[in-house]
Amino acid sequence: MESTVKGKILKGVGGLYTVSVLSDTVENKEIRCRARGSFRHDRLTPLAGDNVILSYDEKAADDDGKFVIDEIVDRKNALIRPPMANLDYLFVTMATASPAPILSTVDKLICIAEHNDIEPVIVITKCELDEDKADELYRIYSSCGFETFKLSAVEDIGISPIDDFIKQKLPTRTAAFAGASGIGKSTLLNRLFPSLNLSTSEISRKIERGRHTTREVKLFPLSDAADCGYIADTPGFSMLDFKRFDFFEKEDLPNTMREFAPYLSGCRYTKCSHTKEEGCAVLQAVKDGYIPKSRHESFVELYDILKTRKKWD
Ligand SMILES: Nc1nc2c(ncn2[C@@H]2O[C@H](COP(=O)(O)OP(=O)(O)OP(=O)(O)O)[C@@H](O)[C@H]2O)c(=O)[nH]1
Ligand SMILES: [Mg+2]
Ligand SMILES: [Zn+2]
Repeated sequence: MESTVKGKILKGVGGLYTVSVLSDTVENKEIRCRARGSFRHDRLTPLAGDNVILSYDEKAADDDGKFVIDEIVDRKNALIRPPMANLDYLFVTMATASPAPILSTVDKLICIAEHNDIEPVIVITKCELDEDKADELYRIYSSCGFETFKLSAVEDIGISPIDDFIKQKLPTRTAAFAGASGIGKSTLLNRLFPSLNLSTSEISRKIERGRHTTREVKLFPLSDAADCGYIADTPGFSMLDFKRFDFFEKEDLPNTMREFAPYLSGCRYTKCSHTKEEGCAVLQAVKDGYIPKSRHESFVELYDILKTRKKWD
């Protein structure tokens, strides 16, 4: 047997990883293993989505499998929430209602994806609960240039366009669904991939108990083929944990709003913050209806958060 094999981390909980092995010589394609202690010294936590090199470890306990993660191959990117590496697509998901969308959190996720060179794809779920809202959200995000889907997994509306998108774009790529708790991420994944059988549940029960239905990031291979493409379900976040994670400097923010791009060089002042200045081309574009109002509101809210944070650093 080879002494090292390549793999991709599908899931990691409590230091125990599930790894998809990309080698014909290992019988079990999904194995469980631990990471070498040296990662802890480097403060490097292996993440779902990491490509890794495993080595066979004779001394490893049988329960943990006989392999150990030796090396993390260079990452394309890594996110704090969802905690994942090497994402190509982020399905930024929101519901029309139950729970109602909070666009500043949706837009924050989009900005984080853009900043990390991850293509955001917008998914509007529960469209049958509020069709007007679904249309409004669809208009906002498609007008910014995002691939946007509105659908209902329960009523079976709008499933084939996203199904086709996944079949076309996902092979050899890695993607994750992210968004607030209770918007139907796991329900949609079950509808798209019935064999996953993910657990789902009512939002009211979750709020009472203060917990989410999906508790861990889990990446699913789209087929048995090597490098087939992977898609992840992730735990939804509440407003509280959403506020807690940082992202980048305020100067980087304008470039993460893709529909601002044509206007950024047209402002009167070179140091324009695009929040309130006279002669701001971005504000003018909002006024003229070229930039959705809600996107600019999110921009101002995120800008203020980033500005205040700097004072404390
Ligand atoms: N009316 C309606 N309800 C839906 C739809 N999709 C999902 N739901 C319901 O929404 C609730 C939450 O769905 P989940 O799939 O568990 O939500 P989630 O986003 O995975 O939540 P977390 O795992 O906590 O992040 C369930 O009761 C689903 O039946 C939909 O299209 N329409
Ligand atoms: Mg879920
Ligand atoms: Zn400006």
